[in-house]
Amino acid sequence: MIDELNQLLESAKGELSQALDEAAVEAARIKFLGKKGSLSGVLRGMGKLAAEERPKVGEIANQVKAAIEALLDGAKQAANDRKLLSDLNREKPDVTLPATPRRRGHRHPVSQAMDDIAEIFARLGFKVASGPEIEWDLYNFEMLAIPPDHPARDMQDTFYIDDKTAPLPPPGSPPTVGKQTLLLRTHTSPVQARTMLSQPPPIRIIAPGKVYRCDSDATHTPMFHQVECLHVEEGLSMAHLRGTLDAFMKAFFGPDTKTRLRPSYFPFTEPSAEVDVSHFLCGGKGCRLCKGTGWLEVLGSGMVNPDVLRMAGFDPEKVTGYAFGVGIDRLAMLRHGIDDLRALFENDVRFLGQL
Ligand code: 2NM
Repeated sequence: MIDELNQLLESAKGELSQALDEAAVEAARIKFLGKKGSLSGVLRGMGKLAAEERPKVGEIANQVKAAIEALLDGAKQAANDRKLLSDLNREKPDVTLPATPRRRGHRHPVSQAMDDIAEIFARLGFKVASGPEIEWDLYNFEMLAIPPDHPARDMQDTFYIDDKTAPLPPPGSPPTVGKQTLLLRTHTSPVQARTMLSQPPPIRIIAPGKVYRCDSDATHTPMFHQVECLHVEEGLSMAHLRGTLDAFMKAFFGPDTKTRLRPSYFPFTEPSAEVDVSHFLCGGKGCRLCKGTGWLEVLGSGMVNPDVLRMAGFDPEKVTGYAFGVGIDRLAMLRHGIDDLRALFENDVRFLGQL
């Protein structure tokens, strides 16, 4: 019987070396190890053995069964590998098929508007200046002729920072109340103040960046973006302000854009003017978006207050300046027809992907 078992193993080896696919391996398994298979057939003879021979024959039968199972596993793996290889050889990639499209990102609409403005002003001879978002009261308010009791400093508008360990602002600044207070800048004008302190006229700069005010609804977010422009030089008048604004608005909204100034008030400019542009969508005819007026209010401007020039160390009898500030978020909204400012900051890719 032991001979029969060894022969069984040998014939399994022979047969499995020929089993090239999964079906052939399975057929061999049924043939050798199945209920009615060869091993079962041999073991049926166990009954005729003497009792003392049975454990020895049983042990060898188990070894033969384990050996055949190992052979089956190996043959199955080899058959699978063979199939995979032939599948790969058959399924050559079709290089003429269109590629899976990749989603392309783009700059945020606010960054686009900011970059466009920087480029427009670069062509007019202005450089980009920047400064800190955490700012001294001195630069954010005092140097811009906003005195300590001015409503713009109200706790309702300004985020103040309570940091007793912060260093003091540089020496040589006017000794007025509040200059040691830290805050989140409420406009980018402190960049203008810092630039005037650090270089003589002519100064031609724009200051783009984030600004902060304690306000939140459909038209106000606590953080928004501004670009402020400052030009200080001998002989500048309101005509230069008008000319620069006109060039800016034509470049940004299109060559047919008209500009108009209305009297206004800002502490850092005198005189001050609100600037409207003809509505680029209705061509100034009047529509729902411009409330039938044909004009959109887009920015504030003016001739730099002589006090601001004096504080910066300039003689207002020798040099004059014009300045203006524009909200970039609102410009981006107008350009793309967005009606809720908050959509710009929710970072929903379905929204951003349309712009
Ligand atoms: C505005 C409107 C008008 C402005 C003034 C200055 C500076 F530094 F020259 F005093 N910077 N920016 C200014 C003037 C800003 O924002 C609506």
